[in-house]
Amino acid sequence: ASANIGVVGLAVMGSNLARNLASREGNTVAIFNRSYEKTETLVSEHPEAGFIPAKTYQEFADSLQKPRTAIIMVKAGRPTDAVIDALVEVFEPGDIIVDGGNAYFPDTIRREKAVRETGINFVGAGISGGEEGALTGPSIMPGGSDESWITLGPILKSIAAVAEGEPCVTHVGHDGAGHFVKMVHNGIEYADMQLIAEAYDLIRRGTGKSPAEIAEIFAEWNKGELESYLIEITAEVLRQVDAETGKPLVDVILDQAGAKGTGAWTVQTALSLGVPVSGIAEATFARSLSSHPEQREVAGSLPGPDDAFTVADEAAFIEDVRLALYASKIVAYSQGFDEIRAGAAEYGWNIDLGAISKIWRGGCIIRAQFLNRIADAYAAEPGLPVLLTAPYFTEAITRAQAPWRRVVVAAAQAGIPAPAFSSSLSYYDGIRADRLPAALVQGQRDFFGAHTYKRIDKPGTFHTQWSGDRTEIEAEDTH
Ligand code: NBP
Repeated sequence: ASANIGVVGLAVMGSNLARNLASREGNTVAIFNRSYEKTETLVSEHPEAGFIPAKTYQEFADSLQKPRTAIIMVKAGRPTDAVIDALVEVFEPGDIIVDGGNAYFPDTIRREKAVRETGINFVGAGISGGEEGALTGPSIMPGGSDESWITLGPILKSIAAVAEGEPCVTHVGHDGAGHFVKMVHNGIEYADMQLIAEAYDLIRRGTGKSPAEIAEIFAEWNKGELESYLIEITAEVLRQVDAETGKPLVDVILDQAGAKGTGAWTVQTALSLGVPVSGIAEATFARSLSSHPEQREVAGSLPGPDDAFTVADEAAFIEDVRLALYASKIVAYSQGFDEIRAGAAEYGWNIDLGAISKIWRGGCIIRAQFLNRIADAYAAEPGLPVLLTAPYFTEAITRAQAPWRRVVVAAAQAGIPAPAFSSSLSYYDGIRADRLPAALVQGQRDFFGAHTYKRIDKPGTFHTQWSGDRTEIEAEDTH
């Protein structure tokens, strides 16, 4: 046994992660793939890595030092279960199996429980940053036991991205906590991307600027408070010219956005936790809406506003859009962290929200300057109930709110869809409202279903006898 770490699954993510591991001081990497050709190819293409190839799971286990540590990078779902079952056969109590794939966190909770019964540790670790991140340094979100973190921590720290001198990995919490946080990361990513897309659409339709000109605007924005990987790559995409047609690439790409499911998981989970992640939900639905050409075709004849969309002061409008984007982005992150907070409470995870914002500063798709401000906010007040009430964000929204409203109004009047901008603004106005029409909803619920209500002026639960003499009685709390 001479390897301190192993990788199972050598498609693009696994090979890159294995190469990343091998490139770090002190690591010797054992590798295994179901079909051996991939293993052979990786060994022959990367002799510098000093991989120890295994043909069978038994050979793989024999090549690992104890406690054995192996990272699985295979297709999420059944393939992951198949590999776990195989590893459990050849591993021993105290060994560590890490699932680095994009597992749905309830699967991770189930797997952790089952594997723990054998005495083997199971760690679900979210790994963000795609192929490039896996090779050069991803952001890693591991769950699992404290015991496994002792062995795993130094290994993961050795391969993670580094942001401001700190590795982008932390022990998120037990069992499924890591995959939960990775899921929410992806949900925030959906919102961030949709917001940027709405900003581009509004500027283009409001000013008539070309994609290349708008690329310059994004490149400029990337020097300020919006600095982030997504803004940076947006400029790159907008600048790209299609070789075949000579048109901007963005005009040649079919306008139907795909999704692999993590955005939907984020929203489904938020619904069951009762957390309003409306920006993330709208971003997810915007992709769904785009992907129904048969509906868009028939709906294309529906009327829009009569007046053409014109912007009087282009520079002022662009600045308004920038601020609307910033404010909406703050809302999306605030909602995402709210979901993590609620998930932690529901599943009993002790998650340090500030530490999460720090490990997203490098290696992952939503990496951004802005995450430092989130870290500051949680450092100042770890129990902060609503992120956007932290002083820094309150100041930013105070600055942005009038432009934000102007942009949402302009979009509505021009007939330009801005679902993430407008739902974020509605969330903002809802969460800060003194009174909400929820009181009326409670009245309606009591009317048709005797669901009862509480009063603002005395304790207890009440019901109005709507079908009788409409007097109020004290009732049992039935919600
Ligand atoms: P894939 O998701 O395409 O999976 C291919 C790998 O799974 C191959 O090694 C394949 O072995 C193995 N595999 C399958 Br399929 N069924 C198996 C089974 N029953 N037993 C053993 N191995 C099996 O690979 P990927 O794109 O590298 O992604 C790996 C994981 O990382 C996924 O969970 C993915 O969601 C996650 N992830 C991907 C990205 C990305 O940018 N691609 C980013 C972040 C996370 P074979 O060679 O024998 O067919």
